[in-house]
Amino acid sequence: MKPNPVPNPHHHPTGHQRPVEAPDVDLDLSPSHLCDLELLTNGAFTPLTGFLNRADYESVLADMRLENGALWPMPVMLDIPETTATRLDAGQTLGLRDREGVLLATLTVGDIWQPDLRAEADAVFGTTDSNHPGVARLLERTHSYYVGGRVHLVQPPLHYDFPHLRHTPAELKALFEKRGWERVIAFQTRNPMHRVHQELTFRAAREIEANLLIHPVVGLTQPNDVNHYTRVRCYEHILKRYPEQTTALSLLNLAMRMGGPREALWHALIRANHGCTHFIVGRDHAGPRNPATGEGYYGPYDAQELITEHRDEIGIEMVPFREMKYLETRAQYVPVDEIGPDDQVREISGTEVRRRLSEGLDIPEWFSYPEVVAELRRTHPPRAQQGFTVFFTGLSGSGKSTLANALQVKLMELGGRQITLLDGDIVRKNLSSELGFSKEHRNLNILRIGFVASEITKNGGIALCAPIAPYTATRREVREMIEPHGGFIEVHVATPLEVCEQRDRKGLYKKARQGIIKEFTGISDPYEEPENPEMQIDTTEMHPEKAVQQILLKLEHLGYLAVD
Ligand code: PPS
Repeated sequence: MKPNPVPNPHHHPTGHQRPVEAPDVDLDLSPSHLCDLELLTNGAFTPLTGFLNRADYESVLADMRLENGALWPMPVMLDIPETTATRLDAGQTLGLRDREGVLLATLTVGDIWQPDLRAEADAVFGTTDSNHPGVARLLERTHSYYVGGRVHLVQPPLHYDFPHLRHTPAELKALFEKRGWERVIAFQTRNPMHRVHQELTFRAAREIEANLLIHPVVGLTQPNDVNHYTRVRCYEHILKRYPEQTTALSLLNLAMRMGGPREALWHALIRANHGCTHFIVGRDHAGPRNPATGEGYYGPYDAQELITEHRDEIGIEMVPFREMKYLETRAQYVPVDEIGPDDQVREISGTEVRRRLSEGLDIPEWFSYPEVVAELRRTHPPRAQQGFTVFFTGLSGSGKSTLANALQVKLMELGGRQITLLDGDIVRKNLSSELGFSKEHRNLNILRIGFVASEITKNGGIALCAPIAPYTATRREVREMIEPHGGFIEVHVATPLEVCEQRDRKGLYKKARQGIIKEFTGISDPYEEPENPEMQIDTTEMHPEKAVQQILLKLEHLGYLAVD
C-alpha cells in the first residue's frame, strides 16, 4: 500500500502559520493542556472560547453552568506554576507552546488566582480521595495557580499518528453531510472493543435507524488503560465487522477526567458539537473504581440520570445502553432483560481478559474477534516476556541496597533479561548530582528514577530501584509511569528506624541527631509508609538470601519468571 504522503491540511502546521507577535510570557503545555487546547480551538468545547476565568469556574463547580447560564459541567483550566503566575498581568499575552516549543496558541490573560483544589475535587468528583484518578491528578499534579482567558489559535497541534482518523467537529459534520447521514449515534470508549460492544452498538444504531460513529478517546484516559495505538488498530479491525457504509471511526483527543455523571454529560455535549444526534450511555459511564474497595465512586446509572435531567438543553439524545450478555444456549448476545431462567450465560471480566493475555491463555471467539485478540497479544506479551521494575523503598540503612544487589545477582544467574540497578547512591552520583534532600528535590530524583525504569521496563528489561522514596504520591506517579509497560513490584523494606539507626553503617544517623545533616529521613524529615506494597520485608532478623528468595517467589507467582 502506498503511504499517504500528504497529511490532512487541517493538521498541518505550515498551512496555518501566520506571523504573531512574541508573547509576553511563554508556557510549555502539559499533555492534558494540549488535549484541552485542541478541543477548545476546534469547536469541540463550544461555547467555551478559552480556559475558564474565575467567575465561570466557580459557576461550573457550583451549578454545572457558565456564568451566562450555558450548561457546562467540567472545568477546563490552565494551571501554572507560581513562577509564571507572578510574571503575568491581566491583558498580557501568554504563549502556549507544545513540547518542542512550537507556539500553538496565545491566551489573552484574564484572571489569575489560587484555586481551592480540594473544593474543586469535591464539587467535580464528589470526593477528595486520591485513589480516584481524576482527584489524584488534580490534587497531586496541578500547579497552584489558574490563569483564565480567551485563546487564539496560531496553529493546530500536529498529530503524526492516525491522521486519517482525526476530524475536527466541522470535518465530521461535513463527512456526515457528504454521506447523507442524518441520524448519527456516537459510541464513546476508552477500551478495546470486543464482541459485546460491537453487538450493542450495532443494535442501538439499528433500533433508532441511525448511522454509527465509533468515537474513542485517544487523549488521556486512565493510567492503566490499553494504549491508544493498540486500541485504534483494534477499532480498525472491528470496523470491518459492521455492514459497509453504516459506520465510521473517528478519534477524539480528549483528556478524560473520569468524572462519572458530570463527565458523561460533558461527553454528550462534545458529541453534539461534532454533529451527532444520539449518544450511547451505558453502565458506569466514565466512572472509575476505587482500587482500595473495588467499589465504583458513582452509582451505575447516575450518569444516565444526570443526562436525563438535562435532556431538553443538550442538543443530543441519549440512548441508554442495556447491558448485554452472551448466552451459550442461544449462541448470541442478548440484553439482560431478555435472559430466561434456563439460559446459560457466559462472561469474561476485564480482569480475566488481562490475566489470560498476561499468561498467554485462550480468549474465545464468542468474546472477541480473533484479529482483535491478536492485536492485543502483540502489545501484551505474556508476563514471562515482559519487562518489570522492582522498586525498593525504605529508610536509609534499611537494607534496600543489599537486597537490590543480591537480587540483581540472582536474576543474572537465572538469565534471560538485561538488568539495570538504580541504587539511591548510584543515581545521586550519576543522574541527580545537583539535587539535595528537600521534598522538591527528592521528588525530582524519584521521578528521574521512574523515567529511566519505565524506559527499561518498556524495552523488556529489569530495573531494580533502591531509593528512599519517602513520598506516597511520587511513588504512585512512578507506578503509573511503569505499569502500562510491564510489571511494577513495590517492596517496602520495613526495617524499623531504631534498627536502621543502631546499624548506622554510614554514620549518617549520628550526624542527623547532632543536627549536622539536616532533613534526614526518619529523624528530621518524613517517611510516608507505603499503603499497598506488593511486598514488605523487615531485614532486622532476616538474612538477605532468604529475603531475595521471597522476592523471587513473588516474581514467579506473578508470572514474570515463568519459563515457557
Ligand atoms: S530520596 O529521598 O529517595 O531522594 O533519597 P535517595 O536518593 O535514596 O538518597 C538517600 C541516600 O543519601 C544519603 N543521604 C540522605 N538520606 C536521607 N536524608 C538525608 N538528608 C540524606 N543525606 C544524605 C543516604 O546515604 C541515603 O542512602 P541509603 O542507601 O538510603 O542509606
